[in-house]
Amino acid sequence: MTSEFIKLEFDGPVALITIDRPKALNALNAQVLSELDHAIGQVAAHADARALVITGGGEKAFVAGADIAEMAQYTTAQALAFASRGHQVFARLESLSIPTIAAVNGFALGGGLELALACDLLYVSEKAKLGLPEVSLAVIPGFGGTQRLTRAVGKARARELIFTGDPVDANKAKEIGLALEVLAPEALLPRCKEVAHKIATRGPVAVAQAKRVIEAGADLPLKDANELERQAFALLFGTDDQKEGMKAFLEKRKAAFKNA
Ligand code: DAK
Repeated sequence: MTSEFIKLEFDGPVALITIDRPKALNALNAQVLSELDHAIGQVAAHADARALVITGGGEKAFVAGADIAEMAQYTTAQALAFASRGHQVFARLESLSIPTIAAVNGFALGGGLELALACDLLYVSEKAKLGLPEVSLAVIPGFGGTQRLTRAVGKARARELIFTGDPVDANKAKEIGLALEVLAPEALLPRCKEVAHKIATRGPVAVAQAKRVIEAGADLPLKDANELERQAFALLFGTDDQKEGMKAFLEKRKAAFKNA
């Protein structure tokens, strides 16, 4: 499959997806979603990938939303199909075993913020503006925004952002716990890659288990969530990497993990 709007590159163990449709501020139409889905599949199939960074092409936007021009004439049935497609692609992204990092370099509105929220870590440039402005178009978020934003920042903040449709700037995004760090535009991607490369040095099975347990546990009662952790912790002692990690520590050398 040739991709017109999605670039996928690998720098050793770190994958970088760039959504590159700057003329429409990287808006997600059906083609972009399909190409993104394909790229996520390629990352999933890449045995040596240890972290994925996602960013937007051009100077202005991460992703300015689902494509309004494409959605404008949708019937209810078409809207349902489009929402299903978005949910499916973002769920696939979320189900990657490796950590994912959103490098939010500008506007992350509507489907763009929903994409960033489907990533594990979210860093923003000083220029970023993040919001769910769908009610201004007389619709609601359709790719998981009502749920993932609420889980990320709590009900009250999510209601404020979704009911007003007003975006927040980078500093506010950090203040409300949506973004981890605010960076100068030129420092954003290097910082995200640095985090990704650091993760890539850690025990890959352990990182994947940590991601799985955090994600699965978040929707469970604490007792059940803690049980997931207990089981995963024990299982890791059956891996070669656990033996290597602890042996390397005791021998005061760097561990050489095999993802096994
Ligand atoms: N869709 C399509 N084109 C877009 C776009 C978008 N979301 N955002 C920007 N563009 C296009 C503009 O139309 C313009 O195209 P040309 O006129 O040059 O051909 C080009 O990108 C540059 O944009 P501007 O000229 O407007 O640039 P400015 O710097 O003046 O303004 C802006 C930047 C980000 C403030 C502005 O473009 C803007 O407000 N954009 C729309 C942001 C927005 O409302 N995003 C949320 C989209 S709604 C659902 C499924 C999904 C969703 C909901 C329901 N179901 C199926 C139920 C999700 C909805 C959304 O994401």
